[in-house]
Amino acid sequence: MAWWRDARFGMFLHWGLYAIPAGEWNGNKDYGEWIRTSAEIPLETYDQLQPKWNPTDFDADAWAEMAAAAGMKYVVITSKHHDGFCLWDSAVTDWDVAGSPNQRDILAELSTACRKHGIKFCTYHSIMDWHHPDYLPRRTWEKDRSTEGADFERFEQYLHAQVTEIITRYHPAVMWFDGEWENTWTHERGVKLFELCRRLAPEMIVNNRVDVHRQGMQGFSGSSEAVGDFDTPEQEIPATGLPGVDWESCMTMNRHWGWNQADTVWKSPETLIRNLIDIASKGGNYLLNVGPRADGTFPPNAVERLAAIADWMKQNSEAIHGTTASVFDALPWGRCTVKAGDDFSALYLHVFDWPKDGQLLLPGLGNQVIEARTLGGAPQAVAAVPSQEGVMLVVPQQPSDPIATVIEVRIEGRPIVYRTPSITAESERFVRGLDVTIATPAADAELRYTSDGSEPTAASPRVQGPVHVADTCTVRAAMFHDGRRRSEVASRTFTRVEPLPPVEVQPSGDGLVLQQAAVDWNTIPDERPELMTKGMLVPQVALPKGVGEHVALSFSGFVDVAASELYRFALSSDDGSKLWIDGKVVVDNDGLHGATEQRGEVALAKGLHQLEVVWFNATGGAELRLKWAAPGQPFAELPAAALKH
Ligand code: H79
Repeated sequence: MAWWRDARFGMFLHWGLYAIPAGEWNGNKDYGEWIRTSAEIPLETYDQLQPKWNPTDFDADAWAEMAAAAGMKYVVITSKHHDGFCLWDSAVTDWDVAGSPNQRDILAELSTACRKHGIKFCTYHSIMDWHHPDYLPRRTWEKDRSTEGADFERFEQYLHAQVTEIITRYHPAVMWFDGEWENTWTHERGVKLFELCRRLAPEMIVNNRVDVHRQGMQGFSGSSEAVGDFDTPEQEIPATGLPGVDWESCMTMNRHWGWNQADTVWKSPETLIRNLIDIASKGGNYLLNVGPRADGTFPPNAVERLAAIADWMKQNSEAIHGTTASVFDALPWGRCTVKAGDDFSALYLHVFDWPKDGQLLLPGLGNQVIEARTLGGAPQAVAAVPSQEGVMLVVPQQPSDPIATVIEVRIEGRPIVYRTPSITAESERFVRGLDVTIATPAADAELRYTSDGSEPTAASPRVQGPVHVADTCTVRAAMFHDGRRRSEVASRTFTRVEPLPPVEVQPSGDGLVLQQAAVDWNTIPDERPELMTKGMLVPQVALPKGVGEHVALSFSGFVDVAASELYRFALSSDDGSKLWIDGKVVVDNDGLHGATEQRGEVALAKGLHQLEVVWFNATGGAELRLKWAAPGQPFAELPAAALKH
């Protein structure tokens, strides 16, 4: 992933037969690369576009040159989009450029040009295929295309054959799959395709859409079984990056991926450049799309914008390429990218809103500043003044670039940013003892703490793992450096509580008593009408099958706890529910609502405790789940063996 992480910026190219209608069909002008499906164009009609494919002005060198000038380090072109048309001479189909009068092999020409200009050549390949007879499912409106004889396994072989051709002939550095969301594509098929890629080209990067775990347009997979090397937000930039997760936001310059002649809504160069900076500051890559025209040229609006980006990058590319995510929380005036090293580091401050008072605060920055200056043109010196809040930069009166002026701040060592530490624990209360975690995002920070309520000093003990507390106390913590406190003091009190004594009863057996009543509740009344008096025994708190609407249930009995501890309970329900232990409300999840979870806790001494759960459903969905957790344990269902009546 090293080259990919350094790159930060690439060009997406959506090109194919759909460039010929240029977004217009039967008077509607809002189509793009989805035109065949969105305009419901029958296959035979769409096939008529192939003889019209004639990009006489296609100049791969010119494309690669524009990408390189804009500071893009890789190009991802649609070898095949959802319409199935292939931009290379494929041995396994004639639905390709070789079957058109023009015949030029687009992937061959572009891959050669990219190499010449020092750009990584990459391919986008759609799994979904609206043309191949074996691909399933059909579009819902395709009444005339029979599925008889269609064999998805055979389509999978076709897909594997094409991916093999692309890899062995054009050696893409990234294989960017898409169209993975229809029900014929499975995790198992994704793993097979991913393994094919790894086998043929171990160094090739594969995106997460090879597999089926992508979560909507946010594009992150998040599942531990998901294969793929990076996540793919589409048309959006995540609010923050995720440490240790590689991701790339792909976005259009206008409102379409494929060429649309009528689209006048183009993002400004300012927006595009600031998007690039924003994404880099969060540790991601920006894949910016161009939809070339049918004649093989870029739309003038795209050319203009690439030129504006090239102008900015000529001055500032070192603040993008090879950088990692910001070390600060959100900065009110702009963004930060970083090149960290053991001896010294560079912070690149991308200033969007130039300060009227000439002052920019780097909050909590603890390093010695070696030098600060503006990037590009004639560099201007910037003064750096250490202060209680961090480092204050005193900048020139005017920005040198209205879109983003970059200030490079060279510091000694790796970045140290002081923030108020966080003090967390499972609960603020405990019976026997509690592990308290004190942390900051800075890994090698000097964190010191006290647990007797006093102010932490440079002589207080350092945090080395969880702090165990055994009695009521206040934990305070702060960051230190060179004998001085550098952050605010965080403070939290943890209280030892007496557990409720067990009830003196002799239970008559395992299980809880379930009672039911037909009621019309919006909420659980304090004075509950008598529930159906004759109850039945059930092993656990769970809804009976087909429980229905306008109904309430009560589960009552005892819970047998094995040790005196603080127990946490999680009660989820649709609609409302409540949990009482020894007559006290422990979880209140009452009210008319969909499935929601509420939590509560109670200290219980070893032995039996009275338990009651009341639940009701007005109308619609019905759900009820009760879980608990002892200290240091995950939430789990209450075991049947612990429930008595
Ligand atoms: O090639 C461009 C688009 O044509 C293609 N991806 C970009 C890079 C694209 N195809 N479809 N879409 C974008 C939008 C599809 C959205 C959905 Fe879903 C598919 C909504 C539900 C299924 C995928 C799975 C996104 C959310 C869940």
